[in-house]
Amino acid sequence: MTEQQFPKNFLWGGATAANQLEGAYQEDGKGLSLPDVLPGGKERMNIIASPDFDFKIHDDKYVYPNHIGIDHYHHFKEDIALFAEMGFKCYRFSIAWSRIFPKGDEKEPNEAGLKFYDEVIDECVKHNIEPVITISHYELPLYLITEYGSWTNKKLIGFYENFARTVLTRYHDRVKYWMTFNEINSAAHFPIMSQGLAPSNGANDKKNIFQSWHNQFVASSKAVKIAHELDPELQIGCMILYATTYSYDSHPENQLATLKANQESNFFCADVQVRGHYPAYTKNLLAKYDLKVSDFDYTKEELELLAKHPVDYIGFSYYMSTVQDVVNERQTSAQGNFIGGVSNPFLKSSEWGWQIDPTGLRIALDQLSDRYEKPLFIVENGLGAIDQPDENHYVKDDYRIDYLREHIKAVGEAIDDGADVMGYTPWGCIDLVSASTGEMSKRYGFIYVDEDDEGKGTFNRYKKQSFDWYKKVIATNGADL
Ligand code: BGP
Repeated sequence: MTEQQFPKNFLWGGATAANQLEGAYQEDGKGLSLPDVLPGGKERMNIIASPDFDFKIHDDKYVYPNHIGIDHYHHFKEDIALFAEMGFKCYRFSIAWSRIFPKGDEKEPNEAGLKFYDEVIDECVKHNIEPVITISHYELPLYLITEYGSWTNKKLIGFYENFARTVLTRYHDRVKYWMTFNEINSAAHFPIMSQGLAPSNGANDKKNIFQSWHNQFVASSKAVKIAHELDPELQIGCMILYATTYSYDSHPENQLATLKANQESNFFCADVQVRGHYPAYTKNLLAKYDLKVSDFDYTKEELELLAKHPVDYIGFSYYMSTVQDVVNERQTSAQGNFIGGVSNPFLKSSEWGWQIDPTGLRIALDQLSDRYEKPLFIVENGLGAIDQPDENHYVKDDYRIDYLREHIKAVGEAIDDGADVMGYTPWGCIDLVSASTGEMSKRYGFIYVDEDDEGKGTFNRYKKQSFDWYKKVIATNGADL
């Protein structure tokens, strides 16, 4: 037992995203969304990167795991009951935009979609679980991409505003914690997920990425404004992908490159969303891509909106750290995650090459805390692994427990360092479809779902070894790891 480090109301829980677990992709009026046209399997990212990628379902050709997810749409009561059994204080999930507005540009919402999330939220409340909602997690309605050109088009600001207003108004009496966009900064690495941009529709032009970000920042500020008008007590955060970034050595050029990489990959979006204005380094960051501020479509009113409605807290995902070595121009990439960097000789990696670094999480928390002096919420962390169930479907995932234990220790140490940490929601608390591979076999859960990469199986749920371990962690508020 360690000394009590975690605050009394610490939000222990787990995290998921609609498109990776709900399935039922055409039920109750849901429209097609971006992940519905992303095939699964090893070739997923190559297919998306191809110049011919056409944002369509090719019926006879590929498996589309997101169509089925883990069929949470029909199992959510059972799943939330299992979360409650682990003692979850909160549950982070997202709302599928295309369930509420099937094409994205309608004026009136789809009542059946709204009703589904009413039921999910009520189920959480019934079990004393605080819902934490990501308004948009990697799933634009497809129509907004094919008809409007996605986030480069300023019309999306209004469509998102309508969506955000609809769900905030409907659920704010039962949901206090919100986030506007999942991993908004991830467009630096994979614009397809967060901005609906593939090489075939403009992802290779950095101007599109920055214009999309600006439009998303404005949309995010509008959501913050709406939330606080509905109830000043609502907590609405940004959500960034954070990969702690080290310099390979003490060479000043590597140190400088590390600082610049941090600005670009970790801080740029949060700087705008938290501080309410573009950081001073924006000019030089744009110049790196031969761009100027005057290349962009923005207004004085939009900048005022950003300044007036910054986020309340910083939600972030943390899986790994990276290393910069520009002096030797070394670049290797963690498989399936597209975050460049060099192998760190002091760290082990997951089966997908993600470098496991609990101390990096403490550093992330300290850096974010020093920079922003705002509450922090670790809304994703975990180990993707290929689990081997025994004949009783039991998975002895001591490797996952080791990963989580070390990261939770690091959170406790960061709290001792002075970071204000609201909660911790490990990713994929129940096995679900992987975002990068589109497969089931990369699993994160405390709960095993009997389903293979082709979407076949009984869909039965089984508790893994980590289920009882995490239950104990929550019951002791992080004291017994
Ligand atoms: C984050 C995403 C999640 C999730 C996670 C794990 O980037 O926000 O949606 O999928 O990564 O990634 P993967 O599923 O590729 O292992």
